[in-house]
Amino acid sequence: MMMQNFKDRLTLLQAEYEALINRPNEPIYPGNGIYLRYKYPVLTAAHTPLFWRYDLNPQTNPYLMERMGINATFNAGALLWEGKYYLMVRVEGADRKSFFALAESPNGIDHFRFHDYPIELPQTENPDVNVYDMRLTVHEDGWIYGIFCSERKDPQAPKGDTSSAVAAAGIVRTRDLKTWIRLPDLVTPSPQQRNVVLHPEFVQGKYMLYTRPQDGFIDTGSGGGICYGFTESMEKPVITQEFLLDEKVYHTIKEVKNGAGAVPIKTSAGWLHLAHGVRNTAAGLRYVIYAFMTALDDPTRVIARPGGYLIAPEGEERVGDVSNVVFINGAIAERDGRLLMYYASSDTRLHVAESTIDRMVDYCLHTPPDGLSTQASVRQRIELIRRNLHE
Ligand code: M1P
Repeated sequence: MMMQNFKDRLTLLQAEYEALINRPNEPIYPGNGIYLRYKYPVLTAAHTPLFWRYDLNPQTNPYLMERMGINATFNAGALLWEGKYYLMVRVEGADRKSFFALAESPNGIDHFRFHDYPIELPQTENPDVNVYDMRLTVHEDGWIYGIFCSERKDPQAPKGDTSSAVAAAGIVRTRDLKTWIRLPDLVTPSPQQRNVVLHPEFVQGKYMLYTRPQDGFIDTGSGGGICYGFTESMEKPVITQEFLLDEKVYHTIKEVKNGAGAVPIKTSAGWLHLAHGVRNTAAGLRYVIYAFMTALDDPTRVIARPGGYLIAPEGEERVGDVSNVVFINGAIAERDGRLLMYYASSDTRLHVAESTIDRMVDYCLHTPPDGLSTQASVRQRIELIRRNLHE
């Protein structure tokens, strides 16, 4: 084996790293008319800075070994702020701990570079063991909120059970993406919460949050699906009642569970939601992304439920740490109507799908809803064929 000396090895690593960060991304044509996928993921573990992973001192690391590996970069909140594209990325170390780190790009498609330091989250009196999946909401109250999942070991777990955990919605807020203030965790009537999202505007004078009640850590059980609730304040965030907005349904892409994804996007036709749905298969759970819309003047009322999935894992997206998963918790809508949807594949890497608001609204309003049976589905398809064949 040809051994490299420290200096040569570092030069090679740095050259490869810069080539990766500066690699232009390319849309894959023709796409499906709804969105375009891109050739390369926007972020992978290899995009994390070398100085996060290597001890760069030849005295203390003469072999230039990776001292602290990074396993994955995925499920990112997204924000267009002061002309730059920010992703609040779930970074997972080789030790299985997830943490948050901001990456920014000049165009939202490529050249994403992590800030030098990850976020050091302030703690509550009940410290987090693991945190993940932050949604970034620019709220009309003037703050930028980050709602994320805070996971702790289940204090009720019997001795020897080293897996049971409790999931809750942790909350931070900032005005400058630098100083993060921790607020108390969200209190709801449900035993556990994940996939909580803050609506960007006041509704009935209150903060509106999308919740996903769950009976256990994995099992949503009687939770029903994506819910919503209201709190008077974010300093003391308490939801006393959760209402069902988008329920999980037998023999659909959200049969086992679903969850709110990106912060709802305001369009002239209503609020556009990008969510995830899960079904069970012989190969395990399969996660896909779907869309729906709620009324502009009443975000508690669903006005469109296009049937089926919007994005399902494809090709190499299907394989990773948790295979057969696509997941979304961030999207950016631009002034000119371009829409960037950041989706992660198989809990491993992050991609972008590009669309426009108009296309997504058209998709939501004109895709037939799930017919909920084979007969209904065949009727919908025959109708389409007849129209196309002019019969
Ligand atoms: O592993 C797939 C996803 O599982 C969870 O989603 P849900 O709460 O709907 O089951 C999340 O932990 C998510 O981070 C992960 O991508």
